[in-house]
Amino acid sequence: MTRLIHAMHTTDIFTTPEDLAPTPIELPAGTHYLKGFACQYAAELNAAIQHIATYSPFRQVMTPSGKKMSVTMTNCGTYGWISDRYGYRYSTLDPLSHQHWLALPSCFIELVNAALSHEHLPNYLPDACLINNYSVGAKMGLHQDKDEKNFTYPIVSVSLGLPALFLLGGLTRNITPRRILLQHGDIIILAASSRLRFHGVLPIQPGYHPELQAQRINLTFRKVT
Ligand SMILES: O=C(O)CCC(=O)C(=O)O
Repeated sequence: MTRLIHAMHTTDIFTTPEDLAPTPIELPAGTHYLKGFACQYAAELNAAIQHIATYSPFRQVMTPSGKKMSVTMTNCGTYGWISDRYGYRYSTLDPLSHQHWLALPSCFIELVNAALSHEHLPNYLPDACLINNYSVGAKMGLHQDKDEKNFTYPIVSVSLGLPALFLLGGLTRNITPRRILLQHGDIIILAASSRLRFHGVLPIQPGYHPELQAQRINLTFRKVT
């Protein structure tokens, strides 16, 4: 089934007034877009994120090539995604504290289950949640999520705070990505034939969100093992 959602027609990397008048585009099979689905959970999610960040603070990590990523990140769950000069990988321990990451809060699990059920996708219990914090100007380059063992489990990605232009590419890096506007409460699920699509985020534009102020938070839920 193809589904129409609102996407962007920008040709440069910045949000223009044109972006605020999105036109519908088709989503590829396996990509699910749930507009505003997480809004009703936002206050609870935000409180849980604050708690996690007190225990395992947001930090800027290095890519294996030695570049600092512009987002700051932390994790919860059995596994946390980490990056340093030794590579990208999952670890059961926070490299800053050498302690286990905090368990996934129940509101995170509830939201993932609700989103998967809504889309008639098989339920699963995530064992990792990467929490990305984007300040204005932060971005994420095109990449695949492929450090997990089994790609049959979808990636569930939740956006909070400032809007972002999400890049959804193909299964190879050379396919021109679609641009999808992600706003507070929106969820994207990459499942089945979309699970390994390249994706990324264009630089966050200045703005103010009443609940998260000048930042965007993204939660990505994964099953690592
Ligand atoms: O911030 C986003 O919307 C995407 C995050 C992402 O691609 C990732 O964490 O792998």
